[in-house]
Amino acid sequence: MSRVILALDVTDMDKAKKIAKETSEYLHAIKIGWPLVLSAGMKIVSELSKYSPIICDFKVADIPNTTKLIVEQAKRYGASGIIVHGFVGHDSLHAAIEASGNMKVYVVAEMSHPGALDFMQVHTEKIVEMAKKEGATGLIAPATRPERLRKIRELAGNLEILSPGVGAQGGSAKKAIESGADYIIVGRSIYNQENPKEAARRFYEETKSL
Ligand code: NUP
Repeated sequence: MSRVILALDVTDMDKAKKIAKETSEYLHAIKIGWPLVLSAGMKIVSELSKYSPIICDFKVADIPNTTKLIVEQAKRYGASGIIVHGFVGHDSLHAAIEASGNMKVYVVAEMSHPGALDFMQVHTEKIVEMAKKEGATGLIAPATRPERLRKIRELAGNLEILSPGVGAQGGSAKKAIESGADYIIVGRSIYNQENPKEAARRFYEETKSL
């Protein structure tokens, strides 16, 4: 079992396929978002599903009906999960979960970048409560703030925690897992390395027995 989710934010489809293929043995899933989908199209979701389960990081933040339409598209192309924002409120999250079918729905509880302190952080606890109440699969919480991860872990009950911010944003993989993350999300520190496979293997080894 791997605790590593690769954030595959490359915009070259062939490069994306190559990296997905060679790193898959060390991954729990691959997360793709706007950079790759806008350059390669939604078919990339089904193509990469050959190598790993695909989580669509669309950070959906819209009214319930539009949310439903977006979630249905991710489902149509075979995504295994989708990331939605929580700050839009309970009705939008409810619509996402209702439309998700077998897909997992992850809610952004607190973002990993410094700007998350400007507006988001004061609402984190309420977002976690809502995600639990609505029956989401899990949360996105910052590896860049292990003390916040700990706090979110305490509040999260059985929700899974996926934690971005490892490597390029300064967070530590080991500390994130020790602070309560179930999985780490790693982008540039894998796909921008000379040998992405070896980089993925290192994150896998660092976190597998924690
Ligand atoms: O709070 C978040 N922080 C974050 O970095 C929520 C996210 N979904 N992400 C995503 O994780 C970000 O969009 C990118 O795809 C990945 C982190 O990439 P990197 O900093 O490891 O390159």
